[in-house]
Amino acid sequence: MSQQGYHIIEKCRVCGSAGLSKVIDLGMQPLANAFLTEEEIPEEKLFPLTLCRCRDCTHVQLRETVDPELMFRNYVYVSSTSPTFVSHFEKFAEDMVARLGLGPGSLVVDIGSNDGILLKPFQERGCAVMGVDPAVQIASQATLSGITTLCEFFTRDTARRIREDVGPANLVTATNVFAHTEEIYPILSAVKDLLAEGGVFVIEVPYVMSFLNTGLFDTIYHEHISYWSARALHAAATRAGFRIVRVEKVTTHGGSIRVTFKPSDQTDIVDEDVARFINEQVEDSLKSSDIFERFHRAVIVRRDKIVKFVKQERERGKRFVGYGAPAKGNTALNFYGLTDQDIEFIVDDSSWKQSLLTPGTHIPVVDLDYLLSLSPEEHPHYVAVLAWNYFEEIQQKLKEHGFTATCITL
Ligand code: DWN
Ligand code: ZN
Repeated sequence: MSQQGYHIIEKCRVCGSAGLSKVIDLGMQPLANAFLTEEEIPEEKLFPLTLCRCRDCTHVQLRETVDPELMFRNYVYVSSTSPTFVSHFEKFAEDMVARLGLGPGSLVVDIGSNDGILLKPFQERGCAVMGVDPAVQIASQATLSGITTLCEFFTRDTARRIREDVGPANLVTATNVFAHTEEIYPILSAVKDLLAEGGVFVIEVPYVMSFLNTGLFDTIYHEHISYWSARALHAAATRAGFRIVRVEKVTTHGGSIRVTFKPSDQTDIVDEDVARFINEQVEDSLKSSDIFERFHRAVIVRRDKIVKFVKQERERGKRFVGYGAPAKGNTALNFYGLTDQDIEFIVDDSSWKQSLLTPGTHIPVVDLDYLLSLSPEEHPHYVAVLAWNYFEEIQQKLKEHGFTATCITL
């Protein structure tokens, strides 16, 4: 990694082609989870943020790779803050246990295990579990709560040690983390080293077609290096000696896919599921520039519309606050150039973010009690639900507390 803390790729991370084209340039942006204190503002770092696509294998990816040590060691995103996400992994564990016949005697290893949100329900069903996550404080808290977590990036060495110390894994998972790494092939090799005979690797990643078709540009930030299609995953799997044996759509993060891999020497399954998925989900459109040009236009139109609306309403004396301070909210706020002059504060229920300022835009993050302590005259007119993936539950929560402000998305 260069001294600047990032490097720019010249070749596609999946197929190695030099045929990369720019999709959209979001300018200089801070790291989306780098919430900070007032004192830290002078030292705040910005990095270029550019989405590009491979004209050969169609893989959509960032042009820049920021040093993962800068992004993931002092991490503030704790998965279990959102009850819907907790239920999602309860159901995930239930399905996997039934499908793979897991239970006492089985080992489940989760890469990017965060606070143990995925492993906890497997542990409750009798499986041995092991988390791997580089976030220092979150990993130690997970271990204290009973989910043993190795605080490191997942490598072949990690896989070797787990295999020697605990045994081979029947299930290796990586949910919302396979998009976060440049080390696609080293990770696939390490997973292969770790899997028991008959074991599977299951990932969940935001689905590029949902992302492009719904214009979810705020999910572009430095942590998200890849924007996966079934087609690109298939190319990577084949090159790494895996087969994709199943692809399913899941609703998390605006539309994701759950993909099951098996080492290719352990399955005869021809990837029919993948072929069907690629065709049914119209991934062919990734081969031409049209869909990317449409996406670019939609993002610019949306930015201009939102900024105009907020400025006009502010001039009329209307007050805006935010609810949820997700990483993606910071892409939108920075790209729109909205600051604490526009959005007075943002409520977030995670104590890891409260009392800090949003990266780049420096809007204070507060707890719900702060909002509740406002007098009726101070109530906001609009609540920007930056965590739009939890729009209904946040709207409901506000309603239960007697807030009549209009909930909007940015
Ligand atoms: O891929 C990633 C996903 C899994 O999580 C990471 N790169 C980072 C992170 O993305 P995000 O920050 O966009 O995730 P969420 O889950 O959409 O963040 C929601 C935020 O809203 C959290 O800070 C928690 C907060 N929240 C809240 O304060 N009250 C959420 C709910 C539902 C609530 O009731
Ligand atoms: Zn490529």
